Amino acid sequence: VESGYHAWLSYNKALPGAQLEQYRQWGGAIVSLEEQETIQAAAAELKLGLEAMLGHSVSAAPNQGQLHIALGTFDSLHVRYQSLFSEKEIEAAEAEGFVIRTSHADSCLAIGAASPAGVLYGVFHLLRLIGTGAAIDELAIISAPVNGLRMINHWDNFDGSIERGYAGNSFLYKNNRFTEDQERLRDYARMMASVGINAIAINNVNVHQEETLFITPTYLPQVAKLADIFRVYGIRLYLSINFASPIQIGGLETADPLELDVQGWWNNKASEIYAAIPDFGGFLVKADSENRPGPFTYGRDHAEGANMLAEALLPHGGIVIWRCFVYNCKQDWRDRKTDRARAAYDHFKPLDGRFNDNVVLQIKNGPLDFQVREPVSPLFGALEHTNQLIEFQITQEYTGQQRHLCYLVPQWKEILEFNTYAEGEKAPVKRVVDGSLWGNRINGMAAVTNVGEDWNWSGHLLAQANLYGYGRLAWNPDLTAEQIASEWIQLVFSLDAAIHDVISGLLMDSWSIYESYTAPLGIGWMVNPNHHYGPNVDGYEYSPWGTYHFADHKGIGVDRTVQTGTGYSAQYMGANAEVYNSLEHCPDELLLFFHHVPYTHVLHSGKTVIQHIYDNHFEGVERAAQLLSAWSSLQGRIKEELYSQVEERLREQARHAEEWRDQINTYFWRKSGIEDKHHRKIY
Ligand code: GCW
Repeated sequence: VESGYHAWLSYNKALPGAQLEQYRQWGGAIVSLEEQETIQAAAAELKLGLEAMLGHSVSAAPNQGQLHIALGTFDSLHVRYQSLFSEKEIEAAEAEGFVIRTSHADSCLAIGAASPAGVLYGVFHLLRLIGTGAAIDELAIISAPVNGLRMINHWDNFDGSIERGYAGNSFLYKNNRFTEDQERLRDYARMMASVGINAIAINNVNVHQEETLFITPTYLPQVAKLADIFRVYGIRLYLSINFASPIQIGGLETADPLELDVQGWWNNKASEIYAAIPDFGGFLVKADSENRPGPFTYGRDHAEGANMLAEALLPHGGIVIWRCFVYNCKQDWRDRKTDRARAAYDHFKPLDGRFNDNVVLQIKNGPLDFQVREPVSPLFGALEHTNQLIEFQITQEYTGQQRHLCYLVPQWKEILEFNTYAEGEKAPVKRVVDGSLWGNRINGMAAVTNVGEDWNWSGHLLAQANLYGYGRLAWNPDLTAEQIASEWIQLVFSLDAAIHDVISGLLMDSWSIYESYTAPLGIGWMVNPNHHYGPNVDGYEYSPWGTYHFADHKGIGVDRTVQTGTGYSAQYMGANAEVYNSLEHCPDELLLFFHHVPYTHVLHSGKTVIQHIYDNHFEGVERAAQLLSAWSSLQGRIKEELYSQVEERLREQARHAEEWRDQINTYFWRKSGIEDKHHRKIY
């Protein structure tokens, strides 16, 4: 298979000599005694990985006293190795986690877990340790996922297109058919399981006509086949549904959630689905958003809509994931009162406490829409009595569309660490999201994926790090962006420190570089409408989407203060509300998100706004060019196929960054009439 396909499961051979002896000793035999399919898959993966990395064959029956690896559920391992795991360890591993420990007395490196999925996660962890050159002679690891749901959302359409997809067409569907390529699906499931993903919604939240039929006998058998593949890897399948299904496919005249007929229809539908897929995860719902149907049509609110579906799924153990991306997408740009940033909070805060126990709200990380820079959504921390997930976007809709490099893990980290002040000083978003702050039963993360049928999955090879990083972060939000990058680099490229440092440098700088030439000081949306690629400063300025920067000859920015603006800043709690509302204290990177200021306004950095715009765009282009030159230093030191595909994209980025620089600088120079202090070329 072509280069890049095996991603972080490449199981490269070049392992450090120092550890190789240990790996060979422990990795000569695998003991796995359970028939269960997930455990069988785990054992097969371990054998595959060890044989590839160590270059020897692995037996299934160790000789007397031979060091070996044993894997299985705690109960089954206990039969053969009586006192391997302590009660404390078993408890700490929880339902989905694992324990890995070496016991020289038993000649055994054991991977134990309460559940088969936990065993699989443990195997992937051990393979990761070996793949990154760690010592394995004295292991005592307990790891349990911090987040309950670790979910991937596909925006794949049945015709094979992907909404906001930048890595080719769908590998799930083609021309209104399910794919036949079982092998690719299995490899995908392996990749996802290897980073702990346990939930996948397989179709776009914009559910079109044909996909509406996924929950009918026409397609349910094929959906069930997909669920069979995922199940082996500990992943539950979810479907995005059309709220108007009762009308569209049920022959009813209404989809009113309070109508008995409608409720009955959904109840039957749920039974039908669970007959085909006993462990079906549930429904993902985009309702009353961007022209999708929803409860508003019937004068009902979102709690009534979500709860109706939740009742139908409850007897089967399913959940409803209800998105909070609800706003007026037909705004008159002349209307200065309406502020799209306010919408999610205004819609959902009043409903706190009204959702059933098996409903979870899915909240985009920011108040607008996955911009390069946004504040954190003020809904985090505001919903004390509601299950909630954070929604990230791995696919780079507004962050360079996998033509530009943008490692997003640092952005996600910043968001997760942001203190909401919901409970004083210690209420970061990550603790809202993982359910620990208020004890939410359903909690975790969802993200829109960046994969397609491109052979390296993500188009830009380095964009794989975002997919990898999302999973790792969902498992453990305390990992650092650097650690995650390091793992990925070592698993994909090399354990060589010098190579590692070059690639790590690229990844770690990339978000800031992309921000510097596209989105100054918290202003977003200066992109071409519809496809969202490339600069267009006024592209969305007179549109109905509620996405404005309000630049004129004197200044720029959106006044979201309480005194003179939309009052959005008051949706935050504690110090956040004050800081954002204050022109003096608002952080530079979000200044124009919260304030409208003259171009001559002086930032904390000491620069004026206009000079900041010029400087950042000139520097951004230089830094983009440096990405390319840094990468070039790897030529001949990593696999040519890996090298060249990235080089090509970085070249395009460097060139395209110039287009961004020139359009944005020229625009603001013409608007403001203020010269660049350094007299660089502006057109
Ligand atoms: O980011 C916007 C995208 C839409 C998307 C929507 C959403 C699936 O431009 O393509 O629709 O958000 O999140 O629902």
